Parts: sequence; structure tokens; C-alpha cells
Amino acid sequence: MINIKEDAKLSVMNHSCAHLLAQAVKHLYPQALFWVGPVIEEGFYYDIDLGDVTLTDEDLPKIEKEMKKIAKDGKRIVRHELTKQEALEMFKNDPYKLDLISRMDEKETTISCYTQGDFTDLCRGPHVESVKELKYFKLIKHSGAYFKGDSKNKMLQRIYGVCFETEEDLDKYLQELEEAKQRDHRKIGKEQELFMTHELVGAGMPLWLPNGALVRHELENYIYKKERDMGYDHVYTPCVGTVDLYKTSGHWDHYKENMFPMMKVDDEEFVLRPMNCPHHMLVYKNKMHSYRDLPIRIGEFATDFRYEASGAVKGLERVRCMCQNDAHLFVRPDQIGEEFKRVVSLILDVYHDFGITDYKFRLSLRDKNDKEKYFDDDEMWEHAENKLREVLNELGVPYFEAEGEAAFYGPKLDVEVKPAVGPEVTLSTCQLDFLLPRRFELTYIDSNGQKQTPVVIHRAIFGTFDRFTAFLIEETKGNLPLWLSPKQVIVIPVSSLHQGEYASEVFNKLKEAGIRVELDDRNEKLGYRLREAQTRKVNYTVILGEQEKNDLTISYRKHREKETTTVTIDEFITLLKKEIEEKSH
Ligand code: TSB
Ligand code: ZN
Repeated sequence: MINIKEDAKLSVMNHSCAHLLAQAVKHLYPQALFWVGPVIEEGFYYDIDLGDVTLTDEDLPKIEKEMKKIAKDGKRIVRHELTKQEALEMFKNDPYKLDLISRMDEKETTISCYTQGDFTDLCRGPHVESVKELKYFKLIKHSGAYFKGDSKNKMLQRIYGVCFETEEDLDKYLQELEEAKQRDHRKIGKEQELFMTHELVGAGMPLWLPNGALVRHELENYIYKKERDMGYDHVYTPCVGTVDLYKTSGHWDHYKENMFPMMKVDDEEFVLRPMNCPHHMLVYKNKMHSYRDLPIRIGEFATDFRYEASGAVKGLERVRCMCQNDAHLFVRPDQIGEEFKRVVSLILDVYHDFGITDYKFRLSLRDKNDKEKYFDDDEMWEHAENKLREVLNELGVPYFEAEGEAAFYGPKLDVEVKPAVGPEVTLSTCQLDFLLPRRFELTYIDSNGQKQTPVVIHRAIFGTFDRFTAFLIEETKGNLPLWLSPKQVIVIPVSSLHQGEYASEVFNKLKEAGIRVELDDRNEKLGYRLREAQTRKVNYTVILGEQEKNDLTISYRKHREKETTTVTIDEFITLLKKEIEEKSH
């Protein structure tokens, strides 16, 4: 989908359209006061104080109609420049604009406002010449938004919209938007009973329902086997730790705003863990290691808790309680390159298995000026960042660099993907860390019998099972490949009276073969049951009529395919097993 913000011409149009929206709102709600109306990737929005009024869905078409009327009238958009004093005078009855003006520095910015007909707004510009140019726009949705994003402040009304140069462009965009909505994992997750949320459990704390849990088990089995084959050892550790543990690691100083608050039990102070590294450092430290034992790879499917803003939590994609497919690799300095390469190969291998092709590698570096977030040791950072660049160049994988995205303990290689709705997110991550091994005083004995400090590679291939599942649902539009699907086959007798017994026999055989199968012998019309299987996206529908019963065969239809094939039950099982084995997608 197009990124409006990156298109210079569309950015200007969308910004002008935000003013048009504000003017229309002012006509319909004279009490309205306006906060900010920026251009965003998806178009524009405006945050508006409507006094006691809360908008409903029915209000948007009315506002849109007024916008059309004003646009047709075709007033010019005129710019005026003001001194700070003039601006303060002009907007003296508007606390929102006064807030903006009071923070402006006259020497650095020219204060300007734009007038179109009876409406004037404080704005940097630029704008289109006349509202006449705004013809193809649509108000998309509305929501509440706290003033300055702070829940202690007043809730304003935010209206989103988008504007294009031509009708075709607008239609195309609206169609894409609709498709994205259909793909949204929150919608599919509900329809297919994969997960749920409940306010009694809390925001960002999804509950995995049986269907979703089946998918997750398959993901766990899959990655567990891969990791075992690559020499990983898996552990189980508690999802809490003491404050002292996180003081030792540095999380307490550098990651506290992402953590749940401390809780006291007897004399101990605990936190819900946001990361598993400290626990794994202690597992490593549990015994002596020789240089010959390294790399040591400690893996865990580990539950973590992070404080994510309530407005940011989203389905399974951004949660407050998550399960990482985590591992910490303890290596000698001379093994960094090799081990890092093995992790990147594993990522590529896994993406290939899942048919994921649309992703970007991002080299996430620290922000040199942010001494608060990042551990202050220039030499260590330069060394770690250069080491990663070196390996990436050697591997020849394309990547882009992003400052200020590193973990507090080191730089990382992240894999970025685009969800159906909203900005890009990180799936896999591979991070280089010279810090935590020092803080936990980890050692190994080198070939001269001397103590040395290992280097740690943090890596999560799926990232979290939560986010990866969200992504998979959207990638496949809910049509999960057979090996992952919670509903692989449904057996439907044409008439339960005539083929009911045979259907049970087929159902049992499939079940015994380990296939996730359901039997639909309800007394409903065949067409109805077939349609339902279709909407539920069951991978294979098996239809049994008199012919099949007499010939001891089955007829199957694959989801999204038209033709029906007749084979023996054994042939069908062989076919399913092959497809599962090959992880076809
Ligand atoms: C890889 N200590 C490392 C670990 O050893 C770590 O925690 N890295 S992380 O902070 O980048 O998190 C790992 C992965 O978790 C991310 O790559 C991302 O895919 C996923 N993740 C992070 N926050 C969330 C969230 N709120 N909801 C779902 N998944 C998340
Ligand atoms: Zn870690």
C-alpha cells in the first residue's frame, strides 16, 4: 500500500484535506477546538476537542458532505506570516493553539497561518492553492485520542481520512484497505477461534484457544527440532526474577520503563521478567566451561512481560505477556562470525519453510547521544557494531541501518515485516552482546588455562510465538498450510442416514493416522455443510455418497480448488502425510 507521507505531492494534498476537515467540523460543531492534524502514512488525521460531543460512525458522512460543499465553493488557501505576539493575540481564545505557539521559537521558525474562506488555522504549510483541488477524499474512521497521548489528559476526538489526485487512486486505496481489514489477524483470529482477549485478564494478555494452541504446538515442535539439530540445549526457568537480578544485568537501569512494577513477597522484591537473558547467564554460570565446550547454546520458550502502552497493544502482534523463542549463545570471540552466520542461515531456512519472502534486514545501532538507554562504553559499542557489519557484508545479505533501535546491551540484526494494518514490526532478532557476560562475571578457561570472558549472542528466530502467529495468519489470510492447520480435514456424508456409518469409519481411520479431522454428519443440507467448511477454511473436505460407500473410496476437495478427486482412504492418508511432511504452503 502506498505511503502517503513519502509522496511529496500527496502529503501536501492530505495536509490541506486535514484543514478542510477542520473547517467542516467547525461549521457543524461551532464549539470545536483543534489540536494537531498531521499527515501520516495512511493519509491524515485531526485531533479535535468537541466539548461534550463524542462522534459516532453516522457523523463521518455528514462531515464529509460538508467538506465536499466547501471544496466545491473553491476558496483560495492564503498564507500569512505572523510575529509570536500577533499569533498569541489571534488565537487568544484557543488554549490548544496557545500551547503550540508558546513553544515556538520565533528566531528558528516563521510562524504562519493559512486561511480558506471563514477558517484560519495555525500551520507551517505548504498547502494546495485552493480547496477546489481537493476532490477525491474519504473519511476513514474516528477514535478517541488523549491530548498529547497522555491518559491523564482530556480525550479528544481523532478523525482519520485520506485524499488522492484521482478517483481511481482513491478507489484502489479503499479496496486495498478493505482487503487489509479482511486479512487482519484480529478478525481472522476471532472467526477461526484462534485466540481471545478479555478485560478481566487484561489488555495485551491474549488467551490462546484450542485452535490457536494447536498452531503454536506445531511451531514449538518445529523450531525445537531445528534447534536440537543445531546443538541447542533447552531449559525451563521462572518468569519472575528479583530486582537484584535485573540490577545486575542492567535492565533495572536501562529497561525499567518497559517493565511491570516491582512486587514484594516476604522479604524479596520481584519483577515479572521482560527478558530471559539474566536467567540464562546464571544457567551458564552454574558450572565451569572450557574453551572446547563453546559455543554453548541455551534455548527456552520463555514467557516474558513487558509494559506496552495500552494504545499500542494489538491482538497477538503486540502483547504485554509474550512467549519468546529465545536462546543465548555463549561463544569465544573467534567464534562470533561463524555463530552469527549460523543464526542468519537458520532465519533464512525458517522463512523459506514458511514461504515468507517480503522482509527486510535492519541493522539496529545505538543512538550515541542517548546515554540513558544505552550502556556508556564507546569502544565496546564500536567494536560490536563493526563486527556485525563485517559479518553482514561477508554474508552478502542486503540490510539497512537504523540508529537508536539497538538493545541497551548491544547492536542487533532485526528482521522487519509489514503487518496488514499499521507500521512495520520486528520478527526475528540476532543481537551481539559484550556487556552482560561482564556484568555476570562469566568465564571460560582458555587453552592456556586462563580465565576469559565469553561473548553472548541473543537470538529469537520467531521473535515471539505471539507475533509470529499474528504474522502467519495475515500472510496466509487465515489459510494455514496443512501441517499447521488446526482443522485439516472434515468428513461430510451426503446423508447421515445412508452413509453415516461409513463416514464414521473414514473419520476414525483419519484420526488414527494422526490427522486433525472433524465429522459433520448433522442433519443439514449438503450445500450448507460444504459452504460452512469453506468459510471455516478447512484444508480438505471429504464427501461421501453412495458411490464412495460401495467402492470403499472417498472423494475430496481441497480448499479454494474446484475439482473433486476420488481415491481410496489409504491413498488419501498417504497424500496428506506427504503434504504435512513437506510443509507445503
Ligand atoms: C532475543 N534478550 C533478547 C532475546 O534474547 C530480547 O528480548 N530481544 S527483543 O527485545 O528484541 O525481543 C525479542 C523479540 O520479541 C522481538 O524481536 C520481537 O519479535 C518480539 N517482541 C518484542 N516485543 C513484543 C511484544 N510486545 N509483543 C509480541 N512480540 C514482541
Ligand atoms: Zn536475551
